[in-house]
Amino acid sequence: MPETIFSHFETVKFEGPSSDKALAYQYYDAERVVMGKPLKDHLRFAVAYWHSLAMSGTDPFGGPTINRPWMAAGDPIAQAKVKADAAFELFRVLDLPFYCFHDADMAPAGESLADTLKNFHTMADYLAEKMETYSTKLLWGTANLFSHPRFMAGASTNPDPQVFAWCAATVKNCMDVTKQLGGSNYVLWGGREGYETLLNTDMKQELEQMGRLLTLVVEYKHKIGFDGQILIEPKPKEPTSHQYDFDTATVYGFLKKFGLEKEVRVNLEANHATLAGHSFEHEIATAGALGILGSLDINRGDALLGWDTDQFPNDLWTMTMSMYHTIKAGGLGKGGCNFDAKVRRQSFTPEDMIHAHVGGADLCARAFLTAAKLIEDGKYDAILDERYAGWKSGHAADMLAGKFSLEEIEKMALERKINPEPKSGKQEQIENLLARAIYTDKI
Ligand code: XLS
Ligand code: CA
Ligand code: CA
Repeated sequence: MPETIFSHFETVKFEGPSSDKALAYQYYDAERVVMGKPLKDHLRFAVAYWHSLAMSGTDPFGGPTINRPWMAAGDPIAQAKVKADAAFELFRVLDLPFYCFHDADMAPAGESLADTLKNFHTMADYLAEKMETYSTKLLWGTANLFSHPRFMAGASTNPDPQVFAWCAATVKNCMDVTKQLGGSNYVLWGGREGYETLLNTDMKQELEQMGRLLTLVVEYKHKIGFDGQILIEPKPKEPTSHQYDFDTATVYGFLKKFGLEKEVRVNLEANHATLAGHSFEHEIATAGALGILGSLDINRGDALLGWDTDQFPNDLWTMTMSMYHTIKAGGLGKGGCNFDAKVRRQSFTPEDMIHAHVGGADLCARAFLTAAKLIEDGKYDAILDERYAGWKSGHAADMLAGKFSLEEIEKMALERKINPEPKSGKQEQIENLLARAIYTDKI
């Protein structure tokens, strides 16, 4: 096994809440059985190849601060292999079950499309070899259709059909590799699928193009027998001012238009939810209500800044409610919790990367355990059930089921002399109940 920058770290273990060891899990007890299965199978944590291995700490005002050995000049494939060696050692140290990648994170671009695809398959074979030695599995693969200048005016939504064809060829190969590596999902995030100005944009045409690519992706999934989920990742802005996949509700409308709402689900990112003016739990609950929750990108933004800072999560309340709505939506199934989060640019040591993931995994595990306990205990759900109890039977149930016309409802309302009385929404009572569950009760 080649020596890497993560090789000298021990594998992080679960030691429980009383442990004072910094690099130990206090709450992420992978084997603890909750609601019928081990915690690791509910959460399905993944490490993001891009933020953990490929990111260099650049920002709009300054250059790289995170210098990893594979970022030095050298043969690009040899360097990509050094990066892959380090990636799998990082996965070993963290002992998290999955990883995620973009083609561009793990393989260097070539001079032409053919060269680029050749490099990609060379590296895919290398990752396949690694996966025989290590236990880490692939949660999802995706294509980077946003970094290269050829995508500046859009990927599938580009006015130039050659760019569409480039994207289609790339996505086909990314799906092949995702299947080859046993991936559970294939993700499409439309980084450049939007516009800067309507002055040069034919929106109807662009949406048709985006719908075409997605339809082709779904057809190809069935053709090759890929049994993972196809996921769209909504984001409202950044890089473009107006992104077509604004949020879950917008994506659902798009899927309906193209008849794909049974084929495609969403991968929801916390920081994208807040950029859209929503909370993470709102996006999860929306996807749950529409039956399209697929997977989660776990991170946080900075409430004082207005952009996608992709920080590791640390808000227990938000995460607990996000886990609550995830469980209520039926859980993550083939999806998982991908740490789409990066360390700050001053945190340039390999150890910083480990601290970041340990904290994130512990926060999510604790949030999940609390959410599961809340549901099992039933007090919170009882308040909600009581609030909507009137709809469960009799005329109200028939009214909801569409058994009455508008005139019939009017007649009943007049005959019964209805006069609805205001009822308390109990917000503060609920907040207190949740605060105890989250901050005081033992889990
Ligand atoms: C960027 C997105 C991206 C997707 C995958 O903001 O979060 O990283 O998750 O392309
Ligand atoms: Ca993401
Ligand atoms: Ca992001």
